[in-house]
Amino acid sequence: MKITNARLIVCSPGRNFVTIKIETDEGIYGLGDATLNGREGAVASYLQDHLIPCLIGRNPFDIEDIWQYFYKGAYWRRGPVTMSAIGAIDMALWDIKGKALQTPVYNLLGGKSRQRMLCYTHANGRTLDDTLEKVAEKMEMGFEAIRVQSGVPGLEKIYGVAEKGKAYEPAIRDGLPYEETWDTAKYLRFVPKLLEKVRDTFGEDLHLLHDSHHRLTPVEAARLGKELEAYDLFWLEDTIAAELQQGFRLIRQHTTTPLAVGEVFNTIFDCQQLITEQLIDYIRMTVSHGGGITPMQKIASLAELYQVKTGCHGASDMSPICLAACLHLNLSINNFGIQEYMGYPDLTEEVFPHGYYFERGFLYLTDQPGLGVDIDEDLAAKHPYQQAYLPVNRLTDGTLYNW
Ligand code: CS2
Ligand code: MG
Repeated sequence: MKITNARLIVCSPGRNFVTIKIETDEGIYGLGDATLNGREGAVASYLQDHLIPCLIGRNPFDIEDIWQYFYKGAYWRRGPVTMSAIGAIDMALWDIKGKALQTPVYNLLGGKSRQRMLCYTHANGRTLDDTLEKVAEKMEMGFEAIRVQSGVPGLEKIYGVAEKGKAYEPAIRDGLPYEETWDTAKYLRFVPKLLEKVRDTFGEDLHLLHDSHHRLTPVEAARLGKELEAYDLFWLEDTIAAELQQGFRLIRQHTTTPLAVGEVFNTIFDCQQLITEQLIDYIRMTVSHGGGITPMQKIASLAELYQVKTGCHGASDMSPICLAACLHLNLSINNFGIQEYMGYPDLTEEVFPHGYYFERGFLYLTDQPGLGVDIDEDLAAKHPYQQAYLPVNRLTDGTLYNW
């Protein structure tokens, strides 16, 4: 089998997505998600101008060699743009292999380690009461694990809180990045009250998650983790800016609240110390930004040695193709933890018909060959890309801060 063509489908059915479609001389094609929220054009160019020309004529079954070719062959390694481009190709090659062998990708990764996958979704509100309402709504839908985010009294707009009545979508389309204002002291005073109220209202069985979204220093994270121990979190996510891997040592010394990190990581080197020193409990890397299924299998294996579980990033700014690829990986590995699942707007679901489904708190994969996702190119063409930026965050004194 030979790769005869590869092309990009850039569209915006509800939000921007970049998809690569790799075609072969046997009529089988594979799909990969190349979406990098706010920098979609950079990945599209990296693929179109640099990687796709090198793909033509290759045997799509040689997945490892093609991955190494694009990782080591570029000389300039790592980074979210490079690894999202390589990740999209890798996903598409696994998709082709599964279709050619008439089997779902998870069977090529070791088969089923379980029948279903625990997932969590987002509940957020501008006020504590709005948030409680959303948690109740998500529990009604059958979710057993819920990430709780809320507006903070005294702060106009912060990460993770949707506009009234809309699904949460951080990328802003009208013009340049929206600027948010942040005050850690206000946040640290409020979050324990929020999570105490949620735990008191909904009982002890609900898996509770919270995302600090890179906003804390190690000692602030240590303080928050300690205060939240009383509310038995499933995990506290992205406490500190994740470049500082050794920063987690200080947090670990002060709290037993489980820690999750990794959605902004793109290679094993970003998390190697965190895993081998057991500084975290869940690795949040995802298939698209992490370079594909091929490296994610290796990262999951390293994590298993150190009793770290996976918790793949699965926000709605990665397409259903990436979500499906995560599910095939999740289903096959022993140290699966949980899968993030926000669901998608109807239009996104129509553009990306897929074989996975949600039922009473868990995600399931059908036995469709490959990744089990397709793309309706005619419908996608009706929703062209629109530049969108992630917000920028400043402290109240104007200092540029982590978003
Ligand atoms: C968040 C994401 O899902 C999460 O845990 O951190 O919503 C993140 O903010 C977006 O994926 C950024 O594009
Ligand atoms: Mg997060």
